[in-house]
This record gives sequence, C-alpha cells and structure tokens, in this order.
Amino acid sequence: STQIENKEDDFGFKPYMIRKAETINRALDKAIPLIEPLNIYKAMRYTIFAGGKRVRPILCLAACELVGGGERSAIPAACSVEMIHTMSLIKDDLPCMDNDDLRRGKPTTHKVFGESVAILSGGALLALAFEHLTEADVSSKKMVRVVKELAKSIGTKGLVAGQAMDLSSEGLDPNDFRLEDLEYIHVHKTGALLEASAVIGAVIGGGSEEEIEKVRSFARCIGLLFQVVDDILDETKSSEELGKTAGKDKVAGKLTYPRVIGLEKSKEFVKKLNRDAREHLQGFDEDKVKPLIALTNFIANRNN
Ligand code: GRG
Repeated sequence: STQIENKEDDFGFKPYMIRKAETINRALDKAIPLIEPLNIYKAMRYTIFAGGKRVRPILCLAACELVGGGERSAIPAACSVEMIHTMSLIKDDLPCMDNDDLRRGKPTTHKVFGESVAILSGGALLALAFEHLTEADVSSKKMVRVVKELAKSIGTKGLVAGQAMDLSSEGLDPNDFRLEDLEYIHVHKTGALLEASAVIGAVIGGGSEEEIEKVRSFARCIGLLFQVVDDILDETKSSEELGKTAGKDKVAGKLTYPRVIGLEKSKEFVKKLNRDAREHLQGFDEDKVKPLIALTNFIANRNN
C-alpha cells in the first residue's frame, strides 16, 4: 500500500516492513491460538489481526538488531508489546471511553463481541503479554528489567496516565490548555509504549547502558513525532471533510498540537523531532540505523 512508500528509501523500507510484519504475524498466530475459552480467544485474535501496522513490534526487533542482537531473541517481546497495544485499543474504543464503532475500518471489538467479552479479552491480552514475554531466552536479570520496563509503560506512569489526563481534559477550550498538558498526554498515551518497545529490544539485544539510553531518547522523539503528525492529520482531515459528519464531532472537541500552537509551528516541530531522533542514533552501526531512520521518516511523512 502507499502507506509505507518512502521517498528517501535507499534500503528498501517497504519490503523491510512487510518482512518484519510477517514474522510478527506468524509468531502472534502461534502465541494466540484458537482455544478455550473460545469467545475470548476469538475476540483477542479478531482485534490483533485487524490490520495494525505493527510499528511497536518492528521497533522492538530493530532496536534489538541495532545493538547487535539477533531478531529471534526479541520475537516474544515484540509480540508482547503488540498485545499491550491491542489491549489498549480495545479499552480505548469502549463506550465508557471514546465510544468508537470502528477502528481500522472494521467494527470495534465490543461491537462484534459485546462489552463484557471485549473487557475480558483485553484483560487476557494484558496477562498473556507478560506470560509470553517470559519465553524470551535471556538472563533472569534482563528479564526482570524487561518486565519492569513493560509494566511501567502501561500503568500510572504510561498508558493509564495519558488516558486519564486525556479524559479529564475533554471539552476544554484550547486557550485554557497548556502545551505541557498536551505533551503529557502524548508522551504517556503514545510515547510510553513506543519507548518501552524500543528499550526492551535493546536490553534483549545486549545493548550497553549508554546504548539503551540512546535508544530510549530516540524512541521518545518518535513517540511525540507520531502523535504530532497524528494531530496534524486529524486537523487537516477534519477541515477537508467539513460537511461529512463522520468523525467530525470527535475531532471538534479534541485538543491537538495545531489547535494549541498552530499548524505551521506544529509542522516545524515535526521537522525538529525528526532531526532530534536521528541525532540520538549517531555512533551506531551505519547499516543497522537505516531501518530506524526509515521508520522515523515513515512516521513523519505518513498521510493516514
Ligand atoms: C486499562 C491497563 C489499561 C490500559 C489502557 C485505554 C488506555 C488505557 C489507553 C489508551 C491508549 C491509546 C489508545 C493510545 C493511542 C495510541 C495510538 C497512537 C494508536 C494508534 O497507533 P497505530 O497507528 O495503530 O500504531 P495501528 O492500527 O497501526 O496498530
């Protein structure tokens, strides 16, 4: 699809993404078999195979390889971060949260399976993510670190914190909202899991402390980058689609970077974050940074 075309593609980013996504999909298919309780597993599989881009698991594998690790050692962790991501989407779509009927163009989990099965399948994915993570063939010391890193990205230092702040800021006037608050939401809702995905990959791959921290700083930049781009797309889409009702009401009440700092400044910020992200990759193997630079460009230049 045009989604992963890349102008600066000198190493074949599209086939890279497809190859990595296939590896992850095969592993997820094994990790989440269709077994009893059947309705729960059906809902888990429905959501996990609904067409996500697999950005987080690919980031995990690429970070592992960046520091010299083999792809295979990071596959269980890559599956785990996608399970957490999927769990968060199921919960985010629930009537008591964003109340969405569609995600990735398909009916949301609770629309297909009902709310109780959606909630249970989210809980099951959260538990399975940690169970599955322990399959990684690494020392106990590294495993404890990885478990802590993932747990931190989900709770009150990560996804939950971002979602809570997002919910409490609903309906606020952009003029009453500080940029720091918006950044807090983005850093937690989107940044935390991207950061954990990359850091976990680098830990499993055997990166030094210095390398792990560089990977963390890199991932922080792309987390915010991802969300500022998302805000710009939301804003430009909503004005293009003026007149069409789909999604408009949702976007109307939403705080976005363009609404708080304006469209031009938001676009400049995207460029700055892209540059900052690349800077954190300096000093690593030239060939191994290529997929991460391409992934950054893909996030910065995506149009949907
Ligand atoms: C209840 C423990 C617990 C956690 C959940 C609901 C919630 C708390 C957090 C919300 C997290 C959320 C929905 C963040 C938005 C993340 C985001 C940027 C989603 C879109 O990511 P893409 O583009 O999606 O990678 P695809 O569809 O490609 O997978």
